Amino acid sequence: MLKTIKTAPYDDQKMGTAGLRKKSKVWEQPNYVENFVQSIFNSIGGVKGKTYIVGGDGRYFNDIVIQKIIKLAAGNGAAKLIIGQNGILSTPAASKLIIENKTDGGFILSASHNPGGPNGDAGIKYSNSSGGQAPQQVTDEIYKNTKTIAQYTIFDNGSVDLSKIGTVKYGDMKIEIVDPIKDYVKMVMGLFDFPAIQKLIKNGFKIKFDSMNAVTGPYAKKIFEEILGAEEGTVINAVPLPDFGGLHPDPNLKYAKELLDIMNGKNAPDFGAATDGDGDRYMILGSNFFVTPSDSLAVLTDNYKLIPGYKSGIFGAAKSAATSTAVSRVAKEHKIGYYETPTGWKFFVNLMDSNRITFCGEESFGAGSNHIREKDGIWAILFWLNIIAATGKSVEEIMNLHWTKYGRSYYMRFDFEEIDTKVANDLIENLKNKLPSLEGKTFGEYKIDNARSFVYNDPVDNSVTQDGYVITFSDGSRIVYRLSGTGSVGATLRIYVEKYEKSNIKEEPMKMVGGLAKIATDIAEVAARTGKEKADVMT
Ligand code: VG1
Ligand code: CO
Repeated sequence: MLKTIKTAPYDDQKMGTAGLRKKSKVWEQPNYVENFVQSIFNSIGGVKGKTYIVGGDGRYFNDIVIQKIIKLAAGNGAAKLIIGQNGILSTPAASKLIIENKTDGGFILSASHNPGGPNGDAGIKYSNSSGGQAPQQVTDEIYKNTKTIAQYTIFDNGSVDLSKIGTVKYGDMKIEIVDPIKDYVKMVMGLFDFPAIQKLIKNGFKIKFDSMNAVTGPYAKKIFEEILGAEEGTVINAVPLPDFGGLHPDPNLKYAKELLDIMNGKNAPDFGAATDGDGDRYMILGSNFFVTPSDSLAVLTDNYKLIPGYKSGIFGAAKSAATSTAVSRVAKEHKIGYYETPTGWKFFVNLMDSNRITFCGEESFGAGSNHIREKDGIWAILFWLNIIAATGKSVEEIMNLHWTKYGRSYYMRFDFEEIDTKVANDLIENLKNKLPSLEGKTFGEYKIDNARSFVYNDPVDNSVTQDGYVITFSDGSRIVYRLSGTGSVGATLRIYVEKYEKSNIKEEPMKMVGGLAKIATDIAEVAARTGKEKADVMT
């Protein structure tokens, strides 16, 4: 039955770095989901006759959101929805399905690395036909719509059983329920040297993969245990749970604790990896060894010739401004294009679509390539395994060889979480006003060359985006400040610190960047303004 329902706007439906993320309780308010989804439809010229992918990371409330999207899409005349079985699709798998099926876009139901459950977060990311998240101009338009929305339209024919693969009709709309894993597996098998990785594992190379009770479990079991032949139990926390079993599914040094303990323990495996809630982020570990995401991007780019899917040549590489400059040296060496973007994957999409880059990555444990338009955790992990299989070297040896050739960017990120929003905004405002006066000043051994707001001019659509503040020192060291755009409580201040060393490559990162971090927090008056003497998370 077709119904038009009156509603009133919510004033907080502004998408952040990647989609709209809110506490589950916020999403559970009457019409909250409907308002947001109908606003997306309204701002893209409607969905009549269009096809969308729908799926997510299996978190609490996704099942309800999917049924609502079905009703809204049918009510607005969509031709077809392609939905992952049981509502499951990792973010990279969804991107692949959008591209493969040439759909008009997709809805990915995830708050990514934010915890889930009734007291956790839920989220919706909206992608367009590129397979990547909609650009700022579109999300601005959607936000505008959410502020004036007065009604939405649904076709209500009850709930759809998402457990069976196959096609059903919902009014005039078709719903195809698909295997969430098949196309993704086929894609990665086409990119990497699976026989070589199989052989490596057969010869005793040991892996531990932590899915953190989130979406990659079924993908990882299939790829690492079934296809590549790693022993059963290689993938831990492999069943996607609605509340991630209470885990914070962010694969970093703080939250992937179980894996870290294994990798730093006795008889540690050779290789450890973890992925986040929706499978787009990853962390790489060797035995007793941690690879920073910034270094990882540099290593992947440097070794592209070892990978069947890339060996014929690559375009350029890009990184977010907050990410260390390690990959810039690789780009220079290989004489390929190099770009620095604001934080968030959507800024890479234009660069990939226009063949300016092949690889891209962020310091926040994201890496990917133009095989899709999202970051891809399992892709990055397979890339590392392919390099190891091709070179016979350990993670640590690969990293040391890299630093010996290129020097090392010591790098750390400091997060100050749940700061009062006004306090955080005032801190940034104060910092911004102070920056011009800092140029030329000296702090201990460091002299400031540049202190600027980071402004990105998109070379493809000419849009201009401001994101964060960058201080560059005369020795190449950098400090970057920005506020997170993915949190759901208060504000999170992120401070990123980098120090480059040509030959002194075997020090502890904290020893190398601790001094700079102190300068960074002093300049921003973090302790005085937030009462926090120490960061909540350091990675
Ligand atoms: C964070 C990261 C950013 C990443 C974004 C989405 O954003 O810093 O690099 O692209 O999360 O990641 P912010 O604004 O909180 O710093 V996820 O895995 O959505 O999909
Ligand atoms: Co994610």
